Amino acid sequence: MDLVLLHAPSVWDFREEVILQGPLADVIPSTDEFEMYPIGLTSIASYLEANNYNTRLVNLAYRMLRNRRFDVAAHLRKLKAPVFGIDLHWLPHAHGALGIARLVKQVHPEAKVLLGGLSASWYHEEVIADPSVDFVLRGDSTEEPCRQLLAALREGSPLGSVENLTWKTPQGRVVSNPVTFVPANLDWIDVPAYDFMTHAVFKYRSLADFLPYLEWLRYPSTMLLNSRGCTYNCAICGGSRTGYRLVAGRSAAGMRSPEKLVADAERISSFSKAPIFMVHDPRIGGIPRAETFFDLYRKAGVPNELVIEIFFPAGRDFFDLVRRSTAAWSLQITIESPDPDIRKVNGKFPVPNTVVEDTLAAALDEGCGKLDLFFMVGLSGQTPAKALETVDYCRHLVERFGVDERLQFYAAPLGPFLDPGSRAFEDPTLGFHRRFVTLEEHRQALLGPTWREMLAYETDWMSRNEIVATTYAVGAGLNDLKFEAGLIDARTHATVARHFAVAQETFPKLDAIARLPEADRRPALEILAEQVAEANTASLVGEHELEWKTSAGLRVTWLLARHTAAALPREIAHGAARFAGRYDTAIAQVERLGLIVA
Ligand code: B12
Ligand code: SF4
Repeated sequence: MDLVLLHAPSVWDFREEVILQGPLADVIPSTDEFEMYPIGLTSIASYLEANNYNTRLVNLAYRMLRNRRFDVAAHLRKLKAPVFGIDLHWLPHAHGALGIARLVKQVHPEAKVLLGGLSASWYHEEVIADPSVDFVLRGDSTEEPCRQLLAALREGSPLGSVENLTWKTPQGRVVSNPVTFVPANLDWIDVPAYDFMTHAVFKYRSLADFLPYLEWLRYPSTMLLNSRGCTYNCAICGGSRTGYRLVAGRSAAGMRSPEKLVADAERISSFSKAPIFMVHDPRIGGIPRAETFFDLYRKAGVPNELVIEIFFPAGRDFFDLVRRSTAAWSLQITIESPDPDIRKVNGKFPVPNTVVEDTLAAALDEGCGKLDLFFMVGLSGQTPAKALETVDYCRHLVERFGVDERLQFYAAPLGPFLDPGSRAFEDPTLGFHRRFVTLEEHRQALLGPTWREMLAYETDWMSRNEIVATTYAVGAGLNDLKFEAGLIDARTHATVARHFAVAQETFPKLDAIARLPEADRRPALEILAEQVAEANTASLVGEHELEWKTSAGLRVTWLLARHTAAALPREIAHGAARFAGRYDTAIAQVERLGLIVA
């Protein structure tokens, strides 16, 4: 093994903590431990394997959630490699990523620890100051810098020439090599590298290490990565133009070509019948590029449903193109607020509501299977009353479009943190008051005790208490509206309402515990553990509300197994080639065969 890539939970070790994380993960497939790893871990691994570096991926967060007694240190002990990489891509991993880095150093003091991802890039100087971290690779494209680093370590050559690397000299001086590796397109890598994943499950004899999130086998969504970087500049987004310039040294989004995207979709359809989500508006590289993509997609006849998102209004001509090119399609639109002035400040959909509604109407008319509309609480210019208007606006949409189960609404808080490098983080004139600036402040905040303490900001228009209370009020209002309109069933409505009520009751109890002497807090918290767990799921949005219709997970597992089995002859050939001089490798091949038989 040359490199082991680890994905940590948000908090290390969350199994010993009682934290009310609330609805922070209600609108994403992960739980609030954010067990989904950055898709780029697969492209790093695939690129390195193609360059003859054995690279393994281990989703520790998934393993810990799946089995509460999973022994992380024991698992790490079994993994031997000169370098362990850990993603600190999303800032909510600040606690977990550094916790796992420290554990790796304890278990393997001789190994080097490498961190990477958007947050590690932003905080590289603070990250490298941690004694357990040896390297940080900055930027949004680290596949080639990773190869350069492994080559330099293997050959003992100077680290000064490894692009994007922050490192320490033997004397402990920190050196930040410039971020010079910022490729203009995404065609030179496999991303997402599904071929690598299906092959690696086989090669490393573990499915559990690779699974992206807890419910993946039941609900196996997959994605196409349109670009790294975005052509938009939304205030709240660390993945905006400003964000990528400041965090990753990128001046323009790097696009993946339509040809590659369609090839990715075809590859996905070979092992999965589930919907494919395309990250970023297909039109961000221009309309001709989008037309080429859909034309090729149609010719390829990909049977999977395609889920797209759009960043600016669209009409029937565009949706007609999508309809003609796909077997089925769905749409996500994040307008954040029903108030056009607030949208204008944020930077997306700065158009009147009539234009938004024309877009919705056009999509529904052109056969959109599911249309999810997202709103946010905590925006610049948003008072509690303005946020609550979201419920009235959605009622208006129900009246305008009738009870159409395809059109659904969701709200989520901006949180727990402001994205570093976003305009909200950088520009005080937008009215965000940062409570935390350093990585350490964010790391500490993740311990709660509630998501109100985690919130990294207040605004000119809302205090933290108001952001929390308003988020729940908007969520409760939408939950009732959807139920009354027949858009969700009684069970979903009751679950969300119950979790919301439990959250309301639990906040004051946790506040009271926080006032207890330190020694009395833990037993008191443990009594509340069950309540907190309830409040941490589906307190705004029902667990399955956001799922696109898909065939059963078992079918997908079977397809995955079949795809893996198809790799068998190649594996046997590899095994035979190695057999000549390597008895131990031959034994491993026999074990792999055993896996397939099983
Ligand atoms: C797609 C996406 C998602 C997908 C996840 C897809 C996935 N598995 O990667 C979904 C929708 C699930 C998602 C969820 C979340 N997201 Co998001 N997401 C994005 C989005 C739109 C694109 C990301 C992207 O282009 N990635 C491609 C590149 C940049 O990353 P990558 O290929 O995976 O990894 C490369 C580098 O980052 C680096 N790298 C990453 N990890 C490591 C590790 C090592 C060791 C090394 C060396 C390098 C390295 O090298 C990789 C290969 O070159 C961005 C916005 C944007 N325009 O960027 C937001 C963004 C990344 N998300 C963000 C956030 C906050 C979240 C959530 C925490 C939101 C929430 N509260 O629910 C969750 C966390 C989910 C989880 N972990 O479970 C913020 C991050 C800001 C920050 N610094 O923390 C962003 C910037 C904007 C935003 N607010 O949405 N997200
Ligand atoms: S929120 Fe805005 S800037 Fe961020 S990825 Fe979406 S469109 Fe781009």
